[in-house]
Amino acid sequence: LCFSCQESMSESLRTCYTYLNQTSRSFAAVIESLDGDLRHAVCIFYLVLRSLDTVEDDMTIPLATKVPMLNDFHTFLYQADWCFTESQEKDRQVLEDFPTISLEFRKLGQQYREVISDICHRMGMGMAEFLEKKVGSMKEWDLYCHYVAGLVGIGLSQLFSASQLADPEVGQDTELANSMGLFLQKTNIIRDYLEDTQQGRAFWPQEAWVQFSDRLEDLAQPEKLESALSCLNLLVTDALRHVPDVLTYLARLRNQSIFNFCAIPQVMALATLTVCYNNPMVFRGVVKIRKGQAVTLMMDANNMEAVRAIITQYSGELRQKVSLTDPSRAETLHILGVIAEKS
Ligand code: PS7
Ligand code: MN
Ligand code: MN
Ligand code: MN
Ligand code: MN
Ligand code: MN
Repeated sequence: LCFSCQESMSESLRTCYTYLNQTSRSFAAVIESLDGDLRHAVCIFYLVLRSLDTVEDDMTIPLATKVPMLNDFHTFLYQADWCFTESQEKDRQVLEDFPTISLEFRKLGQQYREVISDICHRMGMGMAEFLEKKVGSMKEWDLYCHYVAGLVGIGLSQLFSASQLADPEVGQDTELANSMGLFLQKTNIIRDYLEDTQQGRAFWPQEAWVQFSDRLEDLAQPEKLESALSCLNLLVTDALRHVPDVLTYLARLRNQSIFNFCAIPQVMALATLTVCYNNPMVFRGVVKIRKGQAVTLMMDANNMEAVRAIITQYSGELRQKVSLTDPSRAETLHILGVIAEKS
């Protein structure tokens, strides 16, 4: 943030921006660039959800404690002294100093507070629902991703419209907003296979992996590589189904700062899916896009024409990688064709 913006901010709001920079590798820059009062609202929305996700992710909290915490989390926004000091997670500071975040939340306009509180409520209930069951069918995969990311897209879109920087239509079309979140979350779940399974978490849907393996963890075994890649490619293909909605959503945005905020994570996700596709490294370590590639995408993805060009480029790269023997080959080529036609 620029010097004069920082000068006029309270100590607690400055602390919130410090937490934003500490906890998000990718979102801090685009959030800080948002226009007007939308910037603080999205910063606080991010920190509230980062706090909620830190509870969800913490495998050291017993279920008997965690389930009520997730369900009640939205009420903590109005309890000035609520905090949680027992987390072992990397981002535990947002829970330890939650009073600073909730203080700034309560200073937001009512139209922003209502959206944030409602999304926090629905997400917490959804997270609690899935603590007690596995992601089974592909439909359940969409439901889990709706709770943890589709709702973020829906809430953000409502904040954009509430700020008057986006048309009312953006906040009303929950299907398109949901797709924006699902595309990011599915990419995150696909990429984080190894990290998640090593920590005892399973977000790959059983309906997908059961076609190739008796157990999800077994896909990491070197002798299972062919099955593992087939499962990976099936999930990448499923994620690609959301790209047409992403294009429709982005085309509706008129404000430059909102466009960048929305478009950059989406093109990063497509680049990530492109490196993950048919890549054995997904089962051996962390797959990341090259730093220079990320920087180029962040600079370029600032108008619809450039976004279409980026999507055309990556979907062409993906098409080159589709193997002749892959079980999802026909479906992958089909969705790539649909994307090529739309972009
Ligand atoms: C409010 C900007 C722009 C219409 C904390 C942004 C975790 C992929 O699980 O740390 O640690 O591996 O990489 C962000 C739609 C959500 C979806 C979701 C809130 C886009 C809590 C992001 C971010 C909608 C649940 C990445 C979904 O976290 O994951 C704000 C439009 C938080 C967005 C989680 C994941 C985000 C994610 P993990 P990450
Ligand atoms: Mn989580
Ligand atoms: Mn997480
Ligand atoms: Mn994490
Ligand atoms: Mn993840
Ligand atoms: Mn992560």
